[in-house]
Amino acid sequence: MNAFEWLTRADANHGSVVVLGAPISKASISASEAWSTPPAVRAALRRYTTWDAEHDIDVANLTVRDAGDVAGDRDDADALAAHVRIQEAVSAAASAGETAVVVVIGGDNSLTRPVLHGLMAARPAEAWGLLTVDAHHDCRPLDGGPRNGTPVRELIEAGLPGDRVAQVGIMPFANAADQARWAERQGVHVHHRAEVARRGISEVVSAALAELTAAGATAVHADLDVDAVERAAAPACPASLPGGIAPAELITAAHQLGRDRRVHSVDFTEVDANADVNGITVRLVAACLLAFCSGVLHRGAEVPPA
Ligand SMILES: [Mn+2]
Repeated sequence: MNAFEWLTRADANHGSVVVLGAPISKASISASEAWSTPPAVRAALRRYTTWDAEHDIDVANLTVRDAGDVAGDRDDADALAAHVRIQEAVSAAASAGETAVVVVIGGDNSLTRPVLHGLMAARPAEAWGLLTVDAHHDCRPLDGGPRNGTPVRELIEAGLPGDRVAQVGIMPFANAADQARWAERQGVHVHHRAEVARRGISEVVSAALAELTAAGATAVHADLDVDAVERAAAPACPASLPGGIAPAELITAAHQLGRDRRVHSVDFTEVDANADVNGITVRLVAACLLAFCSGVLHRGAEVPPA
C-alpha cells in the first residue's frame, strides 16, 4: 500500500496512532519557515510503501488517525498562542484513547514544551521522562522567552526532574559550555554523537531509556530534532552540522522508540521544508514516521539484534 493512502484512508476516525501537525516557526532563533513542513511530510509519504521489509511489518495494519494541523503562528506576533493550541490539541489526542500513541510533526523545537505538557495533562498518573535526539541541549536561558533552543530548560524549570531527561547525539561546537554545565547540574543524561559512533545508536537509545526508567519515568516522550543528523543529509535544518548522526541511525532510533511500550509519543522538529534540497530532509522525516509506526505495530516484540 502507498503510505500516503494509508495516512489519509477514509476510515481514519480512530487510531492506535494519532498524527498531528504543528506548523510553527516564530520561536526559531535562526530564520526558519518550519511552518511549511507538516504538509510537506504528508506529501512525501507518497514516495513510500507501508511495507517495512527489514522487520517484516506492514504499517497498513496499523490504524492511524490524521488529526490535521493545529493553527500555526504565521499570523501571530510570537509562538505563544500557537503553543497553547498545540498543548490543547496534544492533550485531546492523548485523551482520545488510553493507549493512543501521539506523533507530532513540527514545526520548530519550541513545540516540545507544550507537547509534553499536553501529554502530562492527559495522562497525569504517569511519571514522564523526555528522550531527545538532538545536536543541542536546548537549555538556553529563558530571558528571551520560549525559543527553539529552550524547551528542555523550560520543562525542567517547570518541574520535570532533570534526571528524567536523556539526550542523544549532542554535537561539539553546537552548544555553549554554560548550557552543558547547566544540564549536568540538573542531572540530565548526556550521550554525545561520538558515543553513538562508538556504541551504535540502538545501544545508546537503550541506555538512555534505561536511565529514564531508573529515574522513575513510567512514560517517555521522544523529541527527534532532525538537526542531530549530518548536515549533508539534513540541509533543511537551520542548525544541522557536519558530522552529525547518519539518517539511517535516526530511522533506526525511530523504530526502536516506536517499539518500546514506555514511549507514548514522538515529535519531529526543526525541519524547514521550504529550505530543503531535493526532498532530502522531508523524506527523512517521512521515513522516520513510518519506522516509528512500524515499531508501534510490533510493540513489545523483541528487537532483532542489529
Ligand atoms: Mn533541538
